[in-house]
Amino acid sequence: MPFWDKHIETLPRNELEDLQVKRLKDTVARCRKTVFYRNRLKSVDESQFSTPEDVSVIPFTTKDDLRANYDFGLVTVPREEIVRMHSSSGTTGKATVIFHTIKDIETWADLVARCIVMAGANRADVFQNIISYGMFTGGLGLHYGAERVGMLTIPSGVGNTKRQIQLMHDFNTTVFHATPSYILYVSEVMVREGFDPKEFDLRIGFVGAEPHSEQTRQRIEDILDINAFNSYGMSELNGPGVAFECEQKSGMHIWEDSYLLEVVNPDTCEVLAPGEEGELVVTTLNREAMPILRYRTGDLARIVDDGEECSCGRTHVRISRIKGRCDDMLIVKGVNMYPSQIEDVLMSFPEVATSYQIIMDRAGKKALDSLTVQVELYPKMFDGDLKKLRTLETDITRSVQDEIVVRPKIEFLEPGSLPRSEGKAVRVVDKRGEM
Ligand code: DLL
Repeated sequence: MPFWDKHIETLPRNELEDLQVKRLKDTVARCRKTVFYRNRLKSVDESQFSTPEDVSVIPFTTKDDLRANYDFGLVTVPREEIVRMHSSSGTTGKATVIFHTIKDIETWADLVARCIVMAGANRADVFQNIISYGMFTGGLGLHYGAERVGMLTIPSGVGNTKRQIQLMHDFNTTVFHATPSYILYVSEVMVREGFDPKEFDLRIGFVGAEPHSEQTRQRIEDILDINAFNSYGMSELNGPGVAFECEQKSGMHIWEDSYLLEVVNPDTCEVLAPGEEGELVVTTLNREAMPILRYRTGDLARIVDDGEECSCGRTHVRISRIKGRCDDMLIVKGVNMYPSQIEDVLMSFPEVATSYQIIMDRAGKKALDSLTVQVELYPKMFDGDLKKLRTLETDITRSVQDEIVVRPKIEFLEPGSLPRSEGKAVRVVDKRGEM
């Protein structure tokens, strides 16, 4: 089984934890160079740290802290040493910006190279990076990692879907990187353009940057006849290359020599045991320009706790698929749910095509919440057989209700009816605040 850096990827747990403690102490000391952390860390004595769990005496860092320190407030190196800036993709509030030194860029490329090789790709592959370049970290993040591995890298970015397909065809692309929603759209266009999606040389896909269910992964794999690997990251922690699946696909290995992970109860902030679902809190252990301590990611997941080390041989813990962000939680008729739960149900129906949208509204005299799920179906479902459609509607309604308790209204649409996104898909429309 191939490794990019076998020594560090298979480091025995005790050595890995010693390395974490050492790097944590260095990181805390480095953070003190900023006014913000100097004040925050007044009562912290890192020289006393002896286990990674000692991180819990450090206060959390939040997105608001990053915003409050806009622009260079959390930078620990002279301005001349910064070579790159990225920004988080959030659409509300002030942007959060992240800075990197040349060493940070190299460390990041190395982490991404580990992911690429872990998924089974190598320098003989042709890699098409079908994701946005620019301030978003998905493009340049994978680009540098892929070049480091030595793959022929096509920086095709997003959009111009027919051209993407043409490139795949002409240059025999074997590996791609995309958001799950966009690659599913690409596969629809392939069919529309008269291609069989399985006829390409594609063999591996890196999919991430947005929540998606196991069923969606299987869809992507079946339609394109590839192996798809889940990729997790966020700009504040570099971008992609934080956690990634190995060939076992039983959780994403988080690179613990570079990221110290905790899972906390998002309401009480209490640190949870492995296996319990909560908010991921991450401390960077290997960053120069802008280290971050105990960052509240807002993402919900759990540490995979099956009592066994992964059979791939890597000792770094695995995290589950991301359920969503804490603020993605929908409350309809007083019931809490996540869009990913609905996606899971929809994608288990073979009649359902690749796109859907959840609409929440409030109407009628009593102004009760309503939940409508618009679902695109494959063309074969629109052959005039209404009985078939009604049966499907009943089945989907029941299955969604079983999952989320609330009874949804299901609306069927022809493929291509819903707006398509080239990056992160918009799955939820909340009209309840509108007059
Ligand atoms: O999305 C970095 C990235 C690029 C990851 C390409 C993977 C591939 P941001 O734009 O800062 O960075 O958004 C980060 O996206 O906090 C999660 O909520 C969500 N997210 C990222 N990867 C996954 C995933 C990039 N595999 C935010 N599953 C994160 C679910 C994901 N959600």
